[in-house]
Formats: sequence, C-alpha cells, structure tokens
Amino acid sequence: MISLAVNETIARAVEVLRENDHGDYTIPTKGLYPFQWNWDSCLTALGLAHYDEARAWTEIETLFAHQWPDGMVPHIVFHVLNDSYFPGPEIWRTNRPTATSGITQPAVAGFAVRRLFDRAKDKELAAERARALLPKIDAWHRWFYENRDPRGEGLVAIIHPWESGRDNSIDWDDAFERVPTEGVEAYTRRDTLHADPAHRPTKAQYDRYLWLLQHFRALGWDNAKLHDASPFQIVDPGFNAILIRSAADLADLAETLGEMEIAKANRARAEKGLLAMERLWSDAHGQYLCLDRVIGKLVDSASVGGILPVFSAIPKPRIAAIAATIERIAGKARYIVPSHDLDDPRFDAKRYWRGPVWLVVNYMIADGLAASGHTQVAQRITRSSVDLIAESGFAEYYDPLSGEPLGGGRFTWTAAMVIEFLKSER
Ligand code: 9WN
Repeated sequence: MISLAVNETIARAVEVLRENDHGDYTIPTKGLYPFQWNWDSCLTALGLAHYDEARAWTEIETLFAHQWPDGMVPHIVFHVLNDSYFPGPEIWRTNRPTATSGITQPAVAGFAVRRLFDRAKDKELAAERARALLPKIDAWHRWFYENRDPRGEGLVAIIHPWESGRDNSIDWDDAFERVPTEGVEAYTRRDTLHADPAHRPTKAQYDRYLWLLQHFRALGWDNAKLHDASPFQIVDPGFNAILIRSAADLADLAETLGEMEIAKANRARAEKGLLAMERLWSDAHGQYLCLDRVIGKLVDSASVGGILPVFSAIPKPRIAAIAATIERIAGKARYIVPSHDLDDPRFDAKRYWRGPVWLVVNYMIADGLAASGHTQVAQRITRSSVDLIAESGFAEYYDPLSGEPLGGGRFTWTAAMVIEFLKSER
C-alpha cells in the first residue's frame, strides 16, 4: 500500500517536471517564472536523472552554454520572449548573445554534477558529460573568489539579494537601509499577478532590487568593479557553504577523472572557505550568521542561511549545535525547516523567505545532517517535506505552521526534491 502511494507521488512529480520541460531546460513554473533559473536547474537535474540521465546532463549543460566570458554563470537565461516576468531582458541589458541577467545565484552545480556522476547507471555517458563540465564549473568557482572576495578573505559576498536565492530574507533588512531608491525608473511588477502579493516581497524591497540592478548596469556589468561599487555586500554563510560543498565535490570528481589541477584548486578553495566560515559562528544563536562586509559586522538575524552550512564539512561540534537548533525550532513549527527562526518577532509564516519552508533548502540541510550521522533530525526534515507534498501539493513554498501552499504552484524544483526524498527514504 505504502509503496503504491509513493509510486503515485513520484508519478505526479514527474508530471510536473515534464509539464515545465522546454526540451533542453526546465522552467521553475508557468507564468511566474517562464525562463531558466540557475540553481533551480542544477537541483532539478537530480530529479530528472531518475527517469532520464541524458536529459539531466543537458539541463546543466544548457545553463553553462550561457556562462559569461569572465566565468560568471547568470541567474536567469532568457531563452524565449515572454513578458509575464519582470524584470525581463530589456531591463537587464547585459548584451549577451542570448539575453541573461547580470548577477549570479548559489553555486550548486558542482554538487549536482558529482551526485549525477556518482549515481549514474550509464557511467560512460556520465564520464563524458562530467569531463566537459568540469573546467566550466571550475571557471565559475574561480570567478567567485576573484570577483566576490577581492581581498582574499576566503568567503565571497553577494551584491544583490537575488543572488542568494533568498530574495527578501530578514538578513538583508538593515543593509538594505543603505541602498537608495532615488532614480529608480518607473516599473510594473508581474509577480503579483501570479502569486498573492502578501506572500511576495514588498514594493520597498523591489525598489531597492531595481536600484542595484540599474547601478550595476550603469557600470557596464563589469564584474571587476561591481563588488566594491555595491552598497550591498553580504557574506551569507549558506551561500558560501553551497560554494564550498561544490568546490569539494568538484575536487573529488576531478580527481576521479584525472584532472589534478582542477582538483587541487577546488580543494584549496574549500579548505580556505571552511576556516574562514568560523568567523560567522554565533554561540548565542547556535548557528552561523551573515556578515555585512560594508560595516564589518555580523547581522543579528537567525535565518536558514546560517543553518545551511551543515551542507559543507564544518566542524562536528557545529553540526551538533545546529542539529539541536533545528530540534528546538521543530518544537514550535509543525513543518521544518522554516526560513527564519520563529522566536524572532520579524518571523512571517507566509512571506516568501521570511519564514516559509522551501524543500530545496530542506534537501541540502538533510543531506548534510545525514552524512554527518545526525540521521534522526535528517529523517524528521525528510518526513516534514513529504508530508507537505501529500497535504499541499507541489507548491513553491509552505507555511511552517499550517502547511498552506504558497507562491507559485506545480513547481519544478519542489517536484524534483520530492523524487529525491522518496527515493532516498526507500
Ligand atoms: C528572482 C526561481 C527563483 C528562485 C529563487 C526565488 C525566486 C526570483 C523572483 O524564484 O527568485 O530570482 O523573481 O522572485 O527566490 O530562489 O531561484 O524559482
């Protein structure tokens, strides 16, 4: 019986993936996000691989076909014309052969490619496709440390909230006070036509997203200038942990494939990053915190960004402390892991990255906890994720108190993660 229900859920997840499949890339969901998104695609590939390995490799290859000459992999590739999303290519104006945005997103490709390779049934195909991707992912990692860690501190900064993938996190509120809004061109949002405005970022936040975009555009999208010219420079522990994990995974994969230079460079990046990450630890919160690089201070905001580092090889006592923090949170939320600590008065159960649960984040946290022996907490997260699907379908995100589905529906990476969770539970 149980297995029948599992098979049915997997079949429903595959239906969502197929619906959003555009041949060589997958859109996150119809209407709200009609293009290819960077970290969505890399995590989606893991779900695709369960029924079509070749198609899974193509998902990541399509993204990397639009890598910039400097090594950056943009956060959106505008493969088609579609005016249901704002800001579109006419706002970004990055002058790429196929239009792209001008900023990046969490570097999860190294992790995804290694996982695809390790689990591949077709090893020959996997070796060939992974070998071609290795130097491209390596170039992206190099780009990060050269352009977003200009003083060689070991940790990279995001210069726009969209880069973190956690767009309107409470983490950025104070730093956002420093981003002006004068001179923002008139605009019409489209996201609020597809999703409840009460569950999306506010107008004040959109004004600042756009100010930053216009500022970087005026600097010709020259990455050598953007970091220092940005009034918003945040060192996000989650973002760095994903990059560190990807660097370590890329190093392992490169070693397996005999690419020793790539292995060495990525091993060094991961090791340096892990040491530097310790500066972000908070005993008081039992998790890591963001660093506001402009003022050189930790941000007092306990978000899931500081829990995500369990995805990388942080010291064992830190993982144990974070596991305890998650258990504390689980005492208050019906579904874990909320994107912000419920004890914080700024927590908002429904507004995007200020409280709701996202399954992609759950997947990475559970993966890290399971790998370090915290299987019970990991299983609890997996169970929460699967329960949410059973009760509320394949939503973009969920209310951690009620389980209500929020944001876009029939969501690609949610479907991909469900396949991953259910197959791993077996
Ligand atoms: C901006 C596609 C993306 C995710 C992000 C999520 C949301 C976009 C938006 O949707 O961001 O990139 O317009 O709201 O925050 O993590 O990659 O699913």
